[in-house]
Amino acid sequence: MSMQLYGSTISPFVRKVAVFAEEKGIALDLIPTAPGDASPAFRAISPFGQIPALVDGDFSLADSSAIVTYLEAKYPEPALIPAEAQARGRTIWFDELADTIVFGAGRAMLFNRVVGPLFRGGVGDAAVADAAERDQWPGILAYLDAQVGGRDFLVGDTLTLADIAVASAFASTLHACAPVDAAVYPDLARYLAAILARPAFATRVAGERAFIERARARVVK
Ligand SMILES: N[C@@H](CCC(=O)N[C@@H](CS)C(=O)NCC(=O)O)C(=O)O
Repeated sequence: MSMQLYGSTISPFVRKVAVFAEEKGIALDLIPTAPGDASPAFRAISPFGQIPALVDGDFSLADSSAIVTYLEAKYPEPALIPAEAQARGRTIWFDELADTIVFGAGRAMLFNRVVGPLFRGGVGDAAVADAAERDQWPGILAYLDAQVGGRDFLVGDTLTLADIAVASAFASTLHACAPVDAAVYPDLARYLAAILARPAFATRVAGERAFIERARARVVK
């Protein structure tokens, strides 16, 4: 029986798990769940109401990084979290960076430009989003542009959790109209375009975009 993933892939954390599983050939059923869902059934698997949460038979787990660690241990091939010490350490660094620093700025843009205005009754402070894009975003983009350099992957020469986590954070900010300027950050722009073109990302992100555009059409009607 396949596992169930609770959440919405507009969330970078949920998308990270969904893409990670697909790249490993693991089937997950996505159970649409809003962030903060207060139902007792959801709180039983995600005690603080955050998405994602995973159910695998009688086992459940919340938090994207915990879930990908579980999936990697249960389905080791293809390896997406390297075994070698430095490579593993750097992979977890980029996963953490994506979840905290990158999506810390991204959250301000996504929530104030998309989630609040379209899905939470019109709340959202555009000035907060603009300040994050102006003050926090350039340093993040410059750092990642230098880390990518002329390479195709952040760690080693194959896809890892590092690429999935970073690209997933960017996929969410791209929904929030924060493009990566290829004239200023050429390596990062090239790298992200290639990672986001992988089918596991491309099909999901296209579906999310269509969902957001349908919500926008309803709100502006
Ligand atoms: N560290 C967590 C973060 C998950 C998270 O922040 N999810 C957000 C949605 S993007 C959420 O569910 N927020 C609702 C809440 O905190 O009530 C992970 O990696 O899964």
